Amino acid sequence: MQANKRIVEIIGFPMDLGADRRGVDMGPSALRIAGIEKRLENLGYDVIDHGDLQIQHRAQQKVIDTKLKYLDEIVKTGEVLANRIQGVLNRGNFPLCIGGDHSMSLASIAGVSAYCRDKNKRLGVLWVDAHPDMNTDQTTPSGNIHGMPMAASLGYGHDKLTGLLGFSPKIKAENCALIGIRSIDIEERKTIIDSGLEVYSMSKIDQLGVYNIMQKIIDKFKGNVDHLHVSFDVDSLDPRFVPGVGTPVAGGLSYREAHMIMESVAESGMMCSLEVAEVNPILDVQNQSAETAVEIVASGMGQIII
Ligand code: B3U
Ligand code: MN
Ligand code: MN
Repeated sequence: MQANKRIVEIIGFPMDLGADRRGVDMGPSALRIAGIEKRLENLGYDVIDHGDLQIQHRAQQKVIDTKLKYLDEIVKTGEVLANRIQGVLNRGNFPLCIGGDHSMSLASIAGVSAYCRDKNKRLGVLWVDAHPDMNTDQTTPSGNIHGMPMAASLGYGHDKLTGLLGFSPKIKAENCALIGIRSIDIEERKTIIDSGLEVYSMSKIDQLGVYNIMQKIIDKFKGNVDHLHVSFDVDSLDPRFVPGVGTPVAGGLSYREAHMIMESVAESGMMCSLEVAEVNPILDVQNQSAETAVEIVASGMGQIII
């Protein structure tokens, strides 16, 4: 399915309860200020921006379980987002979710997966991130749910996270690929090994090159997947290019490597939903990280396809 000449529906998810560092709740605004809508219109899309979903502020919340901070609000608002995404897909449109911390993915993948179940489509996920987000409440070093969405989508972790929308797992490990990874917690590693996930670390990128890895990933998806969801955590990029992210980790993707990933996605014509997470305007310099994120979205949506 070409990501071209379609209606893109933007949903803002100003969630920062999944992380310790404040500021990512302003990510959706920063991406809008960086011109995400215009950029997509210039590529020939019709764009509907639904604004932001309502999330209760941190000051109105209490941490009940230190291993699953702000669980209830994340699940409650996640269900709303998941249903919204299903609606967008049922209308035949392209959902673009803008965050917000990466706990958003619990919901976006749940919504996409529910749609795929209804329509008998096989779901694949490309996860671009410095972190695999494969922690559970048993392994988390922080209690932050933004470190858990990939695990929960695969069926690992607390029932309230894995059971969003009433079914689990949402995705199969063999239909997923992770790229850009360079920060893995000790206990999290065991869950990755157990799952059998394909993880392309920064070291693999150094060895093989992003282009070759992406060809391999896309080849795999082409035979096994009907709907490709891309989850782009902007901390996958090196903090030199993108300082305004929730959890900066040195040694990340270069500007061109990030684009090459998304250009390969665009060329495949397989992407049917996209999310951008972890833009943090408080740590940013003149909104440059949000601007870079918008450029990367444009690459994924066909900027260089002629
Ligand atoms: N793995 C750590 C840190 C982390 C995960 N995702 C982000 N940071 N953005 C954790 O807390 O689970
Ligand atoms: Mn992440
Ligand atoms: Mn990350």
